[in-house]
Amino acid sequence: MSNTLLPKLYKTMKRIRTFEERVSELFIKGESAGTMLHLSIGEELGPACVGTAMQENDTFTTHHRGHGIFVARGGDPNRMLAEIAGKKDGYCKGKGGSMHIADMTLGHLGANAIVGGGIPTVVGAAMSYKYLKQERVSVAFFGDGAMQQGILYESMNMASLWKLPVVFCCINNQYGMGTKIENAVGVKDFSKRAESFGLNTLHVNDLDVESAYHKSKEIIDSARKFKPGFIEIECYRFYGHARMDKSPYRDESEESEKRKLDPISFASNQMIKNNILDEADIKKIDNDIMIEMDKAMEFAINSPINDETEIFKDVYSENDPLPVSLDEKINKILNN
Ligand SMILES: Cc1ncc(C[n+]2csc(CCOP(=O)(O)OP(=O)(O)O)c2C)c(N)n1
Ligand SMILES: [Mg+2]
Repeated sequence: MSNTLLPKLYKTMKRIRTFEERVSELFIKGESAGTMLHLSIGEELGPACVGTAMQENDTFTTHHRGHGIFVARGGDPNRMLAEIAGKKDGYCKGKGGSMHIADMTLGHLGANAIVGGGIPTVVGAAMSYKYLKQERVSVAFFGDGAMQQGILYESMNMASLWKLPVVFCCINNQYGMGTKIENAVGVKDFSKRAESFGLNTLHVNDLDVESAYHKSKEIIDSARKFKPGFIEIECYRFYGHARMDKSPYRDESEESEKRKLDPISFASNQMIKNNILDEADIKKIDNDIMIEMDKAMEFAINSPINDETEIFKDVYSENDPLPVSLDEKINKILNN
């Protein structure tokens, strides 16, 4: 076991969790723009292992529960929280918010609130990389709900047919809103579906983030050589679907049992057991992360709001003509 990889993966997972806790606080303080905030607490293993196995120029899309993925791919917590607060310093100047955040410089091709909506984007991105002979992989992150969407299968077929550098990554948190996976899916072995499209597959169903990292890297490295892949990460959504959901459809006993399957505690125990870090080292990491995220909260809350004219900006690309009002159009016709 390497001495630096597990601490790195632990740190990524802990940063994701602490970030999500701050998102929750932002909402409680009445500082978030909107109430539809989907937290990925409990789901940190997938973003950490796949996000770390990707390379710098690789790109990705996320579903509506995508904060953790962006953190793992280098998203700046200051600008992310400012975006979620609807502020000027946010990645999209506060116009995208939690579910429509994007940043081309970090390869974030966009979060998407439509279940399965971000999947075809990575197929298009990968087509361009192949055409332009760029060694890049594009990864779509989505939930188990998207496994029932037709667009996934159209995308898998295209990726397979055209041998595209794509990875489809399903974060299976066992629920789609209030519906348990058993009530939504006939065949739960998702890899079988992907296999039938000719994709390389990986099914992660334990808490060992380091091992998941190595296996994910193999899938991503093969995709870079034009063998597209599919990764399923099983996990458990520790809290409700969105910030307002108190999960009345599942027992507290189920929640408390499943919350024991915590990838962060698991990694921390693994590091202590294998003499990689001791408790004091881990406390120091946790503390530094807490300070980082506290600062991000402060940054987001103190970031200014846009002035009213900002709403008309970033609608058309810079080279597009300005939109013409209906009145102007009518006058032009009448005056001709
Ligand atoms: C096409 C479409 N249908 C329905 C919805 C409403 N909706 C929002 S999130 C969600 C559940 C998605 O579950 P999953 O894909 O497993 O992601 P999770 O929320 O569990 O991360 C649904 C049905 C939607 N946004 N888009
Ligand atoms: Mg789900």
